[in-house]
Amino acid sequence: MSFLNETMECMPREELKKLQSERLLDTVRRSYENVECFRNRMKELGLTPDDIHGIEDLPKLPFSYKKDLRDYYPYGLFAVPMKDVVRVHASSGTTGKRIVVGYTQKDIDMWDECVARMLAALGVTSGDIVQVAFGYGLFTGGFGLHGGAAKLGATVIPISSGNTANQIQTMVDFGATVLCCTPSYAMYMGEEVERLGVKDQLKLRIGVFGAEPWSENMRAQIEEKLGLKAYDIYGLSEVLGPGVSCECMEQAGMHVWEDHFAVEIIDPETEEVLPAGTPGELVFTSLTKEAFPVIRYRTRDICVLNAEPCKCGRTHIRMAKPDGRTDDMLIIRGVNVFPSQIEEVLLKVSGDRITPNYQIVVDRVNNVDTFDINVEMSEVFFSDNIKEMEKLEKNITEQLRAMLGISAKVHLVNPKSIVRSEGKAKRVIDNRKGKI
Ligand code: DLL
Repeated sequence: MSFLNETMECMPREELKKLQSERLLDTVRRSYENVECFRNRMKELGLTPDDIHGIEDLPKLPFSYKKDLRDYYPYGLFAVPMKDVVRVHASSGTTGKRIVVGYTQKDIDMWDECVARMLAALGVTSGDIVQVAFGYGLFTGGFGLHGGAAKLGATVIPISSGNTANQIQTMVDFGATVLCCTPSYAMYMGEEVERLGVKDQLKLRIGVFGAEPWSENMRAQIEEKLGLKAYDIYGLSEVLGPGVSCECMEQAGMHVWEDHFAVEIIDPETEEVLPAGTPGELVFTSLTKEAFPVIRYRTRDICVLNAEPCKCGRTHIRMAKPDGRTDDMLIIRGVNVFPSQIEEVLLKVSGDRITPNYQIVVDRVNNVDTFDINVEMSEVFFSDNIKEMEKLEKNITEQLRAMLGISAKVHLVNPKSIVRSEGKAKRVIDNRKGKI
């Protein structure tokens, strides 16, 4: 196992709790003094920073929400004057208006350290050549991975996402050993590498993928197509960007860097804190951020925590792959549907007959929801054999009905006909707006 900061990453839990307590008190005090929204919420609960004595008091604190970022757009939640903010990033909000987050230089240093720690945990070293194919710009992926890889002393290729043919040529010519991007884009690049027949010219050994849900089957396919070991990393703009949590080489969940982020799981309905091992909504509190501290931020990601010790020796708690979001849940004909459930069925049923590319199309006709799923056939399976195709369509339809409790129209579509993404894949097209 390789560590960037073994003292922190393997700190005994009692010490970690003490450190979290000190840092939480400081965060609460700074937020109370400088962030009107937080101060008002504390007052509504009859609380002042003096009522918070340590990390065990976390559940007393008020929650914060994505909506707050819209209501206080763009800088109203910052806890430092703008002269101390050295960078802003933004991500899409649920209703179109961007949400904006800010960083002081100290925040950027902490971010770099968290990402460098993460890369070291995956076996990346200063000898690696890291191709950062996450988008640069307001999205946190590009700059986040860039800062961490540079901090580790690796050589960074800051290519950003897109221009895939050039991307692959660069990977070959510059001898990239590490690739960082979304899993969808890694999959797309894998297909292109296959098409160009250049796999044996690649030097890739480690893939650092995240920013969207992906399955174990997708991981296996990416590993095969690109000839690397693929790791999952998690983060969100509001809390930091990439670098909040990541797998270690054990690949048994993602360690949350708890010296910087306190994590809870709550019941999204009752808001009650749930014990490790019980699925619920992930909630984060930043413990060291200056410009944009977040307190009990409701991520809407559904997840499970694992408090068991990890074989790698790190003491920081692990989170499972997020299993959908409370807000990307579709309600189709009154039934709750998660895209991840559909993906699960597709992977189970298909073998090598379909690719991981699919699209869910929901509409409303005569007050009834329509539910279509376009599933892309693999080149191996694609043929004139209509009977075989119909059989597969029927099989998928039946399995989906058993899993979801409603039926969907499944359409097998030609290889490579679903538009590829250079960022996050758009899996759901919901045309019902204004019709419900
Ligand atoms: O996606 C930050 C990031 C960049 C993470 C690069 C990893 C790598 P946002 O655009 O704000 O930030 O989106 C955050 O993406 O709440 C999750 O729903 C989802 N997400 C992020 N990582 C994963 C993952 C970045 N590994 C939202 N698995 C989060 C599943 C993920 N979902």
